[in-house]
Amino acid sequence: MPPKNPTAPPPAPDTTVGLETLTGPGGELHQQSADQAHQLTTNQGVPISDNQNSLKAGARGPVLLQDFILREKIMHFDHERIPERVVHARGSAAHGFFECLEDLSDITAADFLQRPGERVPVFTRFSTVAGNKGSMDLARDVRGFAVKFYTQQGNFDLVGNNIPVFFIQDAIKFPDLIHAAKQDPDREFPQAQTAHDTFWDYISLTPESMHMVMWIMSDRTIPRSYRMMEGFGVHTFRLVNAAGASTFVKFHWRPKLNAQSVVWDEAVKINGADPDFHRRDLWEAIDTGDFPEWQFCLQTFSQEEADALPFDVLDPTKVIPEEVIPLRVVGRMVLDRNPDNFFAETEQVAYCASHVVPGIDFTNDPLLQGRLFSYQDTQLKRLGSPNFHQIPINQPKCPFHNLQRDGHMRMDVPKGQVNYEPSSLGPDVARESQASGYRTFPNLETGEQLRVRPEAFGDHYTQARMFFFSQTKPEQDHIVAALIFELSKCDVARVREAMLARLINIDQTLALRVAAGLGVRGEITPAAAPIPAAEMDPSPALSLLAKAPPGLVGRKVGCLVTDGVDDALVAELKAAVEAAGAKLAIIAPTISGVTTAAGALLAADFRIDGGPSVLFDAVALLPSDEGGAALALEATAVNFVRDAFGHLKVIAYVPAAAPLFVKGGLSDANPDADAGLINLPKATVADFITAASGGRIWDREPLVRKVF
Ligand code: HDE
Repeated sequence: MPPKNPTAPPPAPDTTVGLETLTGPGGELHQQSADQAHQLTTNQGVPISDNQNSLKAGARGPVLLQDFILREKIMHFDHERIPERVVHARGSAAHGFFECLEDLSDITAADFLQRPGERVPVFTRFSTVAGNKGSMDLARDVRGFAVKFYTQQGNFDLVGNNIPVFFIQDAIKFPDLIHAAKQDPDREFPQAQTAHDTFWDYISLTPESMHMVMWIMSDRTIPRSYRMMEGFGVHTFRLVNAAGASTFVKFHWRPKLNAQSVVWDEAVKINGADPDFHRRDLWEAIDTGDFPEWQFCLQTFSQEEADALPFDVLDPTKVIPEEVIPLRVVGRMVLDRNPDNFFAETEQVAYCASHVVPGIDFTNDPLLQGRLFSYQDTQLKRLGSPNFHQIPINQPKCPFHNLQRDGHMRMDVPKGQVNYEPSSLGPDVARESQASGYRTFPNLETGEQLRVRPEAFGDHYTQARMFFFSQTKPEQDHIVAALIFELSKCDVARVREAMLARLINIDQTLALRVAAGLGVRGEITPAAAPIPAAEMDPSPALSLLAKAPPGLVGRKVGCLVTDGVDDALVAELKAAVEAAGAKLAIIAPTISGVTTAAGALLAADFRIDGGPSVLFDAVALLPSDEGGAALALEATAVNFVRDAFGHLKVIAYVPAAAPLFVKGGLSDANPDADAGLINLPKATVADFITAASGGRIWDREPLVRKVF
């Protein structure tokens, strides 16, 4: 028999204050206590006596309309949702601080960039773009990288991405781009994917997107972690100093853990194994004191330097290679506190590209100019009121006062008779200040009113080519593979052909490789390219692999064990992994853990089917003889090994793991020819750490995937 009142709270201990006696629906007595601080109340502060039973006319009678407690609770619940973000709906955020490392008063009056060592709070949100709020984290997509700096001269929102260029050059194209990328309007799928006809149809007709296409097809769009992503302000901004002199600037974030990615097949499987992979990773890292950190870097340049570049700095489809204008590290950001409440903070945070502070100004980049309107407008819709700045997460942390008044959900209580300016009646009301107020850089603007694009924006292929040839071989292979994957999801042959006609303008071999992967026979006719791709020096800084130093810091190692596991070996492995700055997770046949060879209990972090190898950066297989044979009968254990191998991970193993390799079709795997196979009796745990610190075993890739 089920209990009569399964939802009733358990009896409270007698020692608590304010003991009450209640009658449950079955007539049984239960006791509940509440001191005033913990008393459940209505939104009007009225104490609630029963949060489990609505008011009825008799135990089996109808519910009464006069139950104001029920109605208030349900009414509030009915209105819990607000519109999700039109783009970047899926994301996660954290609090932290920004620390100025250099006095930048020579180039900017921005208050938070004046005094080395001084910190201001930040709230930083990472996101995907196309997917809805509940979509999975490992979608192949650009990631948003939005930082709200709460400075003493107001909030500065740097609303950037993890890719330094964009698809389009003019904001007027944005709604079409997003419509094409999101789900088809008739069927509302596919979710969080660009691999469909409408996206590639639009892209094939938008040659200015070709540089971005190279970036989105690279592994940058399947990052290993939010902690391991670069960030970019994308547009050229202006810094303005106290004397009014302007310097152009591009903003960059460089992760301390370096930018790292997963591989595509792994991303697909992570989405199934843990759709919250990035969220969880960020949350857990901060929760365990492993605070992610980024360098804040500037690329600064003068008008003359801008004029000397072979492209227009107002064109957001172009990068300025670091080799041409180096990065200057001027600050750092550390995220050290998880939000207390996801909705109140992460969901309600309102980043606006137009939120700048004195010393930072815009340029005429037409994409940026459109954004200056869009963000405030979208917050009005999402948060429902022009008072969204009064929501705690959006409030400046410096004094702010003006004569704007009223509106939905006004939170403050302005005092006094005077709500206008100029005024003589209110000597204390806020006044403008010529000396410290925000001043726009007085750029000289002339020109006819025209719907045109500057001619200098016309080269769509040179930087796309430069990006492709700045990548290492595996990275180029992945761009090719991603294009083959995405275009193979397009049902309409014309769309695939139109894309090949664009790709051939970037590089003939690239187009031919993609064509081979698509099985396209026959000639590719290039699309019209008024300005053909020119040769540009490659920029090694654009390759993630070329600049990734070895290391395991911030990574996770998965260790598959069974009963009878060697105590000393697990202990040695754990110590070595932790000494390398990584974390070890134990995966066992049951969640209760295993009994080691010495008879101790080794607790498990995951049961095998809940902890597939895609969740880890490197793995160790440490079953006992009996355990290895038993695991070979578990498909999830076999897949653990097969995927670790297929995803090019470093694998340490004891001989007892052999049946898993055999069952996984990996009998040929040869530690003498594969630097990522660490045969533990012969090699040491230290060898494993060294190999795993080197990252993936790229030489293995041709063995597991056809490279076109
Ligand atoms: Fe956004 N973008 N965007 N965007 N964007 C939004 O604002 C928009 C663009 C970016 O974590 C929206 O609050 C237009 C470039 C991030 O809350 C919206 C254009 C870059 C976020 C909007 C762009 C971005 C957004 C949707 C073309 C990189 C998430 C919800 C002119 C530099 C911020 C919202 C967060 C969010 C408009 C292009 C970055 C609709 C019109 C380029 C990181 O206002």
